[in-house]
Amino acid sequence: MPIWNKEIECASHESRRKLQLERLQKTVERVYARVPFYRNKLEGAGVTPDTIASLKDIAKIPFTTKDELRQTYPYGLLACDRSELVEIHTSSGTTGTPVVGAYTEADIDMWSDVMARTLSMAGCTKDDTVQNGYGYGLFTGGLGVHYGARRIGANILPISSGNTRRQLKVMRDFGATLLTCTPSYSLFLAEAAHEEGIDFRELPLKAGCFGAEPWSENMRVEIESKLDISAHDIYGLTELIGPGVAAECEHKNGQHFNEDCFYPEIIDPHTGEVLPDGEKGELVITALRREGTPLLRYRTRDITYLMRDTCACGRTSVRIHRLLGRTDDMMIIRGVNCFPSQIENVLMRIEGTQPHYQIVIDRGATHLDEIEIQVEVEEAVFSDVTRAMEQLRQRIRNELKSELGIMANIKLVEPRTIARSEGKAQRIIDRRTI
Ligand code: DLL
Repeated sequence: MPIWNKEIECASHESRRKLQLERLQKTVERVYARVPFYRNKLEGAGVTPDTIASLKDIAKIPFTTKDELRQTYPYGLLACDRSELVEIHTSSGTTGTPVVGAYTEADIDMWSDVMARTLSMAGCTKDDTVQNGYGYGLFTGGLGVHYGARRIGANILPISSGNTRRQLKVMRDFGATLLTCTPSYSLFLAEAAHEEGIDFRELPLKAGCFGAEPWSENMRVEIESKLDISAHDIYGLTELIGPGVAAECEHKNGQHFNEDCFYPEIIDPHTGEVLPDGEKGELVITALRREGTPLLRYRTRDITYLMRDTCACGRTSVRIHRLLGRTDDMMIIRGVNCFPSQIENVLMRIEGTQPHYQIVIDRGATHLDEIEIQVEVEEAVFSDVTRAMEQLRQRIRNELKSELGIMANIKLVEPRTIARSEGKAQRIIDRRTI
């Protein structure tokens, strides 16, 4: 597989650390001088740009939280002149005030480079045709992939999200070789293709870059077999840049973190203590090369751990494990903690289930948490005798109980009854009122 930026991606640890320190110092200087919010925050913690003499000193910088991003909406974290901006992206704002990423020309240049690295990890070269099914617009997915593919010189089909029939027609007519969209949408495409009698084995599609929402290892197995491709996990968030923070190479053993641009730490979400490599916790990221909206020690709420062993691909960067959940999507069901991704893993390995499910949490008449998992089952199972359905229901219930310790009501539903999403799938419906 091609390595896009060998000098950076395969750099020695020593030279990378040197680069990180220089860039960290520059970023702290920048926000101290230009962003009153950060100057106050740093001064409050007794930090000035001179404090940062080694990478270890990053621990002296206070965390930045999502709430602070919301309080400073829309331009409060800008570290450049408004006239230097060339683009703005925001999150959808469905859970509150949107968060903002503002980009200068240099930011877009860096984004194009990290996205070229990302797509190259899935085998993309200038000879490929990229069907970009991420939404174009204020969402970062569409344009992020677009810039990376442009940098590589690949041929782009900027179809954006949705319009499933047209996606399939375009894919077939123009011979797409690489697909980018959310993992849940790729399965929706597979389902629609099946209905139209399209066989993926007869198409030139060979790989896909999927992210923007949680998905499990078992879901990868489904995607790879249904679309007959190699499926790669890609990670990023609007606040830092969008996609391009980390991505999987052909070995698919954690995502290579673009450490020269983003500095990762893992903390205990309760105490804020920095955890050693290999320990699970909340990912905290410091932007090292941003000009528009550089964030210091941003608490992502995403849970993962760092993997520093060497990867056979030759890249030397630290990797993050596939995301394990978010600190804010952990469900506490009658006192038992569990993440939707753990439920997905159990569901997907049981034969007869489909990768379409929804988790409904409610409080019954007894005021105790009740969890219902609605999961689609294969056509054949659904039309089968009731006994087989009952057995499947029991099996799911037992495995969830023994593996996760939760007692769930299982509702098996017919194929195509759970709403499909063109972007991020909504897996949890929490009807509890406190
Ligand atoms: O989802 C950026 C993106 C676009 C990433 C396209 C990958 C591909 P936001 O809308 O700001 O940005 O959402 C960021 O989505 O904090 C994670 O919780 C989640 N997320 C992103 N990638 C993954 C992934 C884009 N590979 C939030 N696995 C992040 C699990 C992911 N969750």
